[in-house]
Amino acid sequence: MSTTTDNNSVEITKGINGLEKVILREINGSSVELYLYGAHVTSWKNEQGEELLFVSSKAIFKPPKPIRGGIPICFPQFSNLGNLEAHGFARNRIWTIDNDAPPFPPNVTDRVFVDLLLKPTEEDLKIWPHSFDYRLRVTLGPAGDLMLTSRIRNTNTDGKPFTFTFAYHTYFSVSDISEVRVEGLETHDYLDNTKNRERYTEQGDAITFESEIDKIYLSTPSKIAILDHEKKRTFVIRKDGLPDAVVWNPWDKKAKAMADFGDDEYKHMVCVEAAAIEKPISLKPGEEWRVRQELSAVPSSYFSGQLDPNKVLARS
Ligand code: TA6
Repeated sequence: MSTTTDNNSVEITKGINGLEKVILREINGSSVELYLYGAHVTSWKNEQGEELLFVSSKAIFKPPKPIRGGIPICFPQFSNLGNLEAHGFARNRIWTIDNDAPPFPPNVTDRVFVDLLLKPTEEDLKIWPHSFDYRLRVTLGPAGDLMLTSRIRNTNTDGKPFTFTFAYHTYFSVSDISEVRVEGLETHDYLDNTKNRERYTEQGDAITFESEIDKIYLSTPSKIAILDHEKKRTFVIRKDGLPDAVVWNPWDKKAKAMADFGDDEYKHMVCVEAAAIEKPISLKPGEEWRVRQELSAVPSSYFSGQLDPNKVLARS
């Protein structure tokens, strides 16, 4: 289902390599683009037309390779450790536009949105023997905020529950990673992916970046701030139903090792990913899991390296 009101619009068109994509436009000038391949958001622009997400200049828009950047959907598995494709298969599948999505509370009429649907194919059932309906709503708000709402329902007819892990693997565009701070994860425990997921506790100050970081923060706050000093811009993630948060920057060595990532591109991106990883989600047949992340970009109250989290994060 998608909606076009007088001032906003939803356009379905062809993108790179002829892949079908949807463009959401807000009257204030902001926009979002997403491919049906992976239900993959690849662009989120503010009123001034500035791109807020990072997509690698070497991204391969050709199934089955996931698009490097934007917001990959990691389902039904977060990580490349299990028996499925890395980060599951949802991002490597063609989704459909869902024209008869059930009512999606909150029903906000002033927002432009599109509903997408993924169901497993026979092939998928061979590698992950569970039936599900995954409905994703991508919404662009009047202030240019981007919201992704996921509804995953167990539609097994054999009475079997299933268990999964999940992440919105968001790549934010930043001016210079060495001048980025992430606020809101201080003092939280994390699993360090560069050290066999050993558990540590984060120090008491904001996260800054001087080398590769690949950490799964556990039981984190619903709001996380990412400050881009040069742009005086703060990204705010508001998440609901997603207890964990992954912070990743590959730094130089890993950047060089990725064919679909420019050697220097690590300087201009950071992944902060609302996730459910530590405690996998289990659904019985008929049960539905609903989660949401809302992204906004606000002017930073950035002063001598100290963000007043109460000031930025409290903003309603
Ligand atoms: O979210 C961080 C991470 O799990 C890293 O370990 C790295 O593998 C990254 O995801 C990218 O994964 P991908 O499968 O998209 O190359």
